[in-house]
Amino acid sequence: MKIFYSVDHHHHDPPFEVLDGRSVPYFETPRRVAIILAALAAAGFASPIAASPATLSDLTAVHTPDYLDYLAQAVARWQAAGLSEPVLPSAWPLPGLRLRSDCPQAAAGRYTFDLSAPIMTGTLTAALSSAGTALASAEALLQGERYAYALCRPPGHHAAASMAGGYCYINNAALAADRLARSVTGSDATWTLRAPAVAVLDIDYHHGNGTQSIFYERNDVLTVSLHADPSREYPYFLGYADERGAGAGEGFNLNLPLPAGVADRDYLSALAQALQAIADYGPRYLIVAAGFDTFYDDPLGDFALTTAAYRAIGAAIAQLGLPTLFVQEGGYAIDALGINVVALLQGALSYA
Ligand code: SP5
Ligand code: ZN
Repeated sequence: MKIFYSVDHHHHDPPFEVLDGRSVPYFETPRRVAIILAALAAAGFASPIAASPATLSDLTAVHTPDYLDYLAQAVARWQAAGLSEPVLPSAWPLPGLRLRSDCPQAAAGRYTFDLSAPIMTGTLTAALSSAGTALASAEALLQGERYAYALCRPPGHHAAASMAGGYCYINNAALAADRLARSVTGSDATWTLRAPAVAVLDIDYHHGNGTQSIFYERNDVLTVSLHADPSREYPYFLGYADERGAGAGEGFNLNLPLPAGVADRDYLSALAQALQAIADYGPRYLIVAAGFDTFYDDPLGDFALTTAAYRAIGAAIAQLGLPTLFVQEGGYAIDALGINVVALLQGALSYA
């Protein structure tokens, strides 16, 4: 298994976020990467490869030029207005208001949907490194690797084409999915539009709203997400079971919202349902948006998975027999994060 990591991730280290009306220390911290790297080394995995950063033009595959321009300019424009970092919105253009981005504070509300995606001086550098990690890992699959793991930080699955949120700025998994899908649809004359080229399976505790929305009208990428029911949990405004895709993408999105307290057995049975759906569609590649905030001890989640569950999840995923890219998303029970990542990857490798 080839492992790539975001060598520049530590440039992004926000001091706080606002959760449920309280300012708290930022959960998505650089320590997460250190813990995962240490656990991978202790478990004997090959040395992680420092991927080259993505360029802004790589990112236009899944993000809009105006959003990328915002990310690139946000800190400078904020400071030019006499404000100090982080860039964080204090007002949003909800329906009935006008969608403006002509002053720095309006732009922050226009392009950010919550108070968990502050932009700092080093955020763009880190996000480009994270995106480059996903792209390098996708290349490894194209070169014939059966498995790759992209240790991306910041994570990506809440980032939509024109929107940051939930610790996410650039949608790493979507970028990799788009790259792999184009390799199939662009070069293979037998691709018939009946089977999606790529499936994205999102096992983060939170719904992958960004990934869903990026591919919602596309039939070359099937998106499947297992997550806490948005009727009680973030991101609240997307992730319901009746969202099935639209236009050409109708039938190419599957959401499996789950109740509070889900433990290993029930989770694995929902996963089996998701994997059967993926097998029925017959994609050529699989991307797993791998979050570990489903762990029983996670401070943000209310699921009850144990470390053993991640091993079983890895093995179940491997049974699809597809070239598979694991992309790091959430996971905030930091002491257990490394062993949980190792369990997932070893679970995949254990399936002969
Ligand atoms: C990548 C990722 O996992 N992003 C998650 C962002 C979640 N942010 C908001 C969570 C809403 C918080 N409610 C937590 C209650 C904890 N007791
Ligand atoms: Zn999450």
